[in-house]
Amino acid sequence: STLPGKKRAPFIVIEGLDRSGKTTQTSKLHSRLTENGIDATLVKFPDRTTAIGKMIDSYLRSTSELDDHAIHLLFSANRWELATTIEKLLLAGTAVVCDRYAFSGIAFSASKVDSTGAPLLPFEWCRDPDVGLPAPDLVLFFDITPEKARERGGYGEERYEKEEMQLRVRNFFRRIGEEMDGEAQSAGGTRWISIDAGREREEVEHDVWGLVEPLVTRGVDGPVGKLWT
Ligand code: 2DT
Repeated sequence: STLPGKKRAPFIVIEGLDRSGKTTQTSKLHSRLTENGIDATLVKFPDRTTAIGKMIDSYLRSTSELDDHAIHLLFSANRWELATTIEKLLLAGTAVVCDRYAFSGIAFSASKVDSTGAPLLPFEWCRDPDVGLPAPDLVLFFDITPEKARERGGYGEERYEKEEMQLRVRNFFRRIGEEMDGEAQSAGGTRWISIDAGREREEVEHDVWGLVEPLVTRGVDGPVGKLWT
C-alpha cells in the first residue's frame, strides 16, 4: 500500500444511466490512478463472468426468462460473491473503482412495472438483499437527461434500454441519492455526488478526478462501512 499510517483505501462507485459515459469514465479513472502510482482495482457489476453472472447475462440479452424477484436476487448475489474480496482489497490499501453497484440494483428493479403501469417490486423489498454490503465511501452519480441520451444515439438492444424505463430509473436514482444525503451516517458513511454527465467528456473527467484524487491520496480512517446499517 502507498497510503500513510493505518489508513485503508477508498471504495468508489460510479453509478448512472445508460449513455451517460459512465463506463468510459470508470476505465479512464482506473488508468489515471494506475498511471499516478496508486494501487487500484476496477470492478464492474453485473460481473458477467461468474456462474451467477452468466445467468444475469443471458437474462439481459433476453436469451432466457426469469421471474422478476429471482433476477433481482441474482444481481444482489453477484455483489455478495465479491463482497469479501472488495473489503480485503480496501484494507490492503488498494482502491476499488466500481462500475454500478447496489443503487443500480434498486433503481432498475423498482422501475419495473406491469401492463397497467403498477410497480412489480416494492422499493424496500428491492433494497433489503443489499443491506450490509461493503459501503462505498463515494458514489458519483452520472446524471443525464433522456433528451441528451437520445442525442448521443439512444439506447442499445438489451432489456431495460427503453426510454420510459430509463426515465423511471433516473427518478429512483435521484430518490436514493437524496435519502443517502439526508442520512449519510446510517447509510454506512457514503457520500453521494451527482455529476452532470451531459457535458463534454473532458469536463466530466476533470470533475471526477478532482473528487477522487484527494480521497485516494489521503486514504480513509476506520473500517469499511456497511450499506444501510
Ligand atoms: P451494464 O450495461 O452496466 O452491463 O448493466 N442492472 C445492473 C440491474 O438491473 N441490477 C443490478 O443490480 C445491476 C448491477 C442495469 C446491465 C444492466 O443491468 C442493470 C443495466
